[in-house]
Amino acid sequence: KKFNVVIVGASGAVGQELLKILDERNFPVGELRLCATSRSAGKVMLFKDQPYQVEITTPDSFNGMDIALFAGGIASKEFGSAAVERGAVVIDNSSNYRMDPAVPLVVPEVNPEDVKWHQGIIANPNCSTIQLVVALKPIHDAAKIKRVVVATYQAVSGAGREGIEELTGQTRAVLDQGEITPKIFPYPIAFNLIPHIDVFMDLDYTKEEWKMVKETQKILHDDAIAVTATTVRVPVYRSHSEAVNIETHRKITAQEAKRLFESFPGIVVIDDPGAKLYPMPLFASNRDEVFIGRIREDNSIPNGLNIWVVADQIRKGAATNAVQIAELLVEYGCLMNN
Ligand code: 2RA
Repeated sequence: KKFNVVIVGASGAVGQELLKILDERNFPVGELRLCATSRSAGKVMLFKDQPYQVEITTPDSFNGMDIALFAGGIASKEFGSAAVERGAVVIDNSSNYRMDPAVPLVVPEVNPEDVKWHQGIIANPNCSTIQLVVALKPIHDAAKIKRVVVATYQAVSGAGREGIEELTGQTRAVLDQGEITPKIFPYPIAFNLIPHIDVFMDLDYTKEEWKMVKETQKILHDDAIAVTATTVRVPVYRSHSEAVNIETHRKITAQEAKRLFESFPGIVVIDDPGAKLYPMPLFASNRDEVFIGRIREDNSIPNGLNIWVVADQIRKGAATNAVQIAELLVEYGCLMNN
């Protein structure tokens, strides 16, 4: 059986990756429709060597579609209900519905069963949350997490194609002693880092930081987990890294943590300090797994762990996670038309 798929926001960084991953994972795509705003309409993109022209999104773009993959932005607010009314299940990579109690927020390795109670929309979590919860889940199951302190090192492609162009342009400008006018980021990102992602909100935390707190609690079904985050943009093209400190109710040794990570789906452990082996964006980019290393006990408290978590945030942090959700919908028979 094949499923009709529409990608909204097909020409952006996440949209392009969605197309690639549907192909790589051999998702049973029947009819395929690529949509975007008028800015990208008319552009031709390839899927399995066949050309597809990008169309302007309208409510009728969803006629006859089984799955609507929204790459991000405001599009799901505008067209999400039109898609659902026409019988498509929406998998939404934006933050528009993530905290809506009627919308499941799903990372397939962590809370796959939540897919089953959808009412037409399923939210894909924020990229920095996805890799965090994949790392936390096996520890939470084994020793119940009390508190998490996380600092992120987020790649410029988290801000889309324009973020990549800004880093390239500014790096050239610095080397050529040219002028820099920041556009996407609030300050120059070349040869710098910026402890500010998205807008400032309550308690002087940024929206990105609140996402990590609230989404983690929702995905792990545990509001008692204390989470605090500092999110930082770094001059890396691709893959987010996170330094994570975890306090558990029961003591967990570094060896035990390593074994738990090694046997958890979607995690690859790279942790051999003697051989200078640890995860880095260099190794994680264009891969689908979450890479964990630098696994150590935090000896400043009785039940603490430190880990270093790296993942390709366009793939596992966005497109791969969304396609995995589509696979779950098929596996569980949870599409509206079946
Ligand atoms: C970022 N978390 O890296 C965002 C993308 N969703 O800017």
